[in-house]
Amino acid sequence: MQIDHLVLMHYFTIIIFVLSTSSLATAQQRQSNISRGSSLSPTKTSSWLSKSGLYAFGFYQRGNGYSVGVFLAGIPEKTVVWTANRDRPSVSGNATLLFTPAEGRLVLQTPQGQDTFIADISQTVSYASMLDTGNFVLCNSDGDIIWQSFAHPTDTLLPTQRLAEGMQLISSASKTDQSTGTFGLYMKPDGNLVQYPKDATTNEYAYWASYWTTELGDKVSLILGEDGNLYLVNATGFNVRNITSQVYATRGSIYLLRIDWDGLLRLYSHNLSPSSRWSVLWNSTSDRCDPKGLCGLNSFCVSNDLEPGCNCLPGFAPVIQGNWTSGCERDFTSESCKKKGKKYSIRAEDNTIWEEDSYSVLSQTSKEDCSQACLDDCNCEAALYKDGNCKKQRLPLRYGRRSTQSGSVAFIKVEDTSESSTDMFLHTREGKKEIMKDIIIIIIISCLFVSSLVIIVILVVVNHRYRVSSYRRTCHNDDIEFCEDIAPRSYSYAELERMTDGQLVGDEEVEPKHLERIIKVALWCILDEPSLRPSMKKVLLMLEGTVDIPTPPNPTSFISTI
Ligand SMILES: *[C@@H]1O[C@H](CO)[C@@H](O)[C@H](O)[C@H]1NC(C)=O
Ligand SMILES: *[C@@H]1O[C@H](CO)[C@@H](O)[C@H](O)[C@H]1NC(C)=O
Ligand SMILES: *[C@@H]1O[C@H](CO)[C@@H](O)[C@H](O)[C@H]1NC(C)=O
Ligand SMILES: *[C@@H]1O[C@H](CO)[C@@H](O)[C@H](O)[C@H]1NC(C)=O
Ligand SMILES: *[C@@H]1O[C@H](CO)[C@@H](O)[C@H](O)[C@H]1NC(C)=O
Ligand SMILES: CC(=O)N[C@H]1CO[C@H](CO)[C@@H](O)[C@@H]1O
Repeated sequence: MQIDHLVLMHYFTIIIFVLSTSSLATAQQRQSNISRGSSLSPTKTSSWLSKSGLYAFGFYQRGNGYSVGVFLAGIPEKTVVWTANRDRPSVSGNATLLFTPAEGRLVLQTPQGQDTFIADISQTVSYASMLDTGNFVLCNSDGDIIWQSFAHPTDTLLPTQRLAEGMQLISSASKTDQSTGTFGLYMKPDGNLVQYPKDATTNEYAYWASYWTTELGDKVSLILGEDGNLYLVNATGFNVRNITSQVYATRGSIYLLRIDWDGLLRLYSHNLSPSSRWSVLWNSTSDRCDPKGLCGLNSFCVSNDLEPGCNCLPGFAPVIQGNWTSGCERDFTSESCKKKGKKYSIRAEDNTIWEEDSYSVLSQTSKEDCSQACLDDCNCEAALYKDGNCKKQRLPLRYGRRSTQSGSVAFIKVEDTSESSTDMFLHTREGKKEIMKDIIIIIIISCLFVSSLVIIVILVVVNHRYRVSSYRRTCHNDDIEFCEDIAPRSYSYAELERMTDGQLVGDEEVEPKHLERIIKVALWCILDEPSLRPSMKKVLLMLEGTVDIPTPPNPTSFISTI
């Protein structure tokens, strides 16, 4: 009773919402019974709406063309929940969907003359209907449903829709491409609900299951309730297991369960206010690297701040840049047991786990021995090491992921390109020329280095002698302690004036500009931060007057900024 009340309220809110948004295109037709002889086209009447206007069946835009399916038409973010013939290419704007007058077949016709049937049926269809639940149905003259989109799900389950024993949802290739993707949600005959990569549907490849041990018996189905709860029912309709444990029911919300392109099963809700967006209420796993096969062959999943990414094995490069599922391929030639000559080495990828498919297992070995064993074996392309076991494998490696607790290491055999490339270098004429050039450059650099060293030594000696003499002078002028030590110390202005007989320059004639230059350069050279001090070359240019000298930073202010 309570549920009925809830459902009524739910539809009432939806109807109010849909009427109030009035954002519906005029090209959509609201018609509860669709009669034979009707037709749709992407550019004219493109879809048939459900009674409330929430769902629509018809053409939706996909890539550069159109596909036929069911979508949420009553919300701004048009969301596709079902696609007919999802792996067929989209059609152009001049295609037609015809509900044939005689037998009631749904045929997608293109001007090129390629006809495709939407539903596979043999009985005569009397009428079609787009229901408010999101189910598109075909009925016979008695009003019995003979075909329904709910029985042929793609990647989405809607409230009241059932995933019966033996059925599966398969993810889409991407957010915008509804063709078959990589992952499956499978309602197994033993009553277990399991997620697999779609081409490896045995238990060892499962990355999520509703439970792992007990069996609930046969004929178990998955249902997404009207209230947004997800549960399993047995053949007599009893709730035998709750998958989500919360009660979500929020008045006026719509729900959908989808196995997303990235392999996670997510329960979404959408509040029917115009500014609302889909929000995730529940997901099958919080680790986005869990779905096996998210990263293609020879690559492994890493998660940074909850966002997944794919890395190639060492020595490998992506097959298609930016396409994770395409995986990675060798950037070198593989080893041959027959033609020797190339050099190989082993590179390690720590803390990664992979599918194990070894042709030889060595036990009680060390990491070093494992690495060496693979290097010495011309058949070995990779070795997986864990707890003293060394499993030699051939490529490709699959289902890889970073796992910091695993303590396992993948050793990959790669060609030693550094050595072989210098070998090639030496044997070509171009190589010789290049090497002559390199030698000349090295000689020039060494000459410059030696000469700058000589200059520095001269400067240091001159500077030292000058300082010693001035310190001596200071000592003579004043009875200051420690004057034997040539260590820096601070002077007051009065002391300096006294010691230098008034500011720095004595009897000699000095151009004021030149003096300023020397002082500025000196101040630059004694900065506390070595990286700020000018290079010797710069100093020479500054002293010559070839370059301008910027005003040196105030040492105290500079220190305070550190
Ligand atoms: C749709 O057609 C069926 C069978 O002809 C009929 O029983 C039903 O009342 C019709 N529904 C509406 C809303 O017209
Ligand atoms: C249908 O559309 C395609 C592309 O939009 C165009 O190439 C083709 O000529 C059209 N065919 C007809 C019969 O209009
Ligand atoms: C379904 O579950 C109920 C309650 O546990 C049980 O009484 C009933 O026998 C089950 N039905 C089947 C077909 O297993
Ligand atoms: C599932 O949850 C509902 C309440 O949300 C509860 O009434 C029911 O007993 C639960 N079923 C099982 C099998 O735990
Ligand atoms: C990625 O590569 C796979 C096969 O390598 C291909 O099937 C798929 O279409 C590509 N995806 C994109 C978005 O290009
Ligand atoms: C991506 C995502 O929505 N992850 C969530 C999955 O669910 C767990 C709780 O079970 C959350 O912690 C994650 O944030």
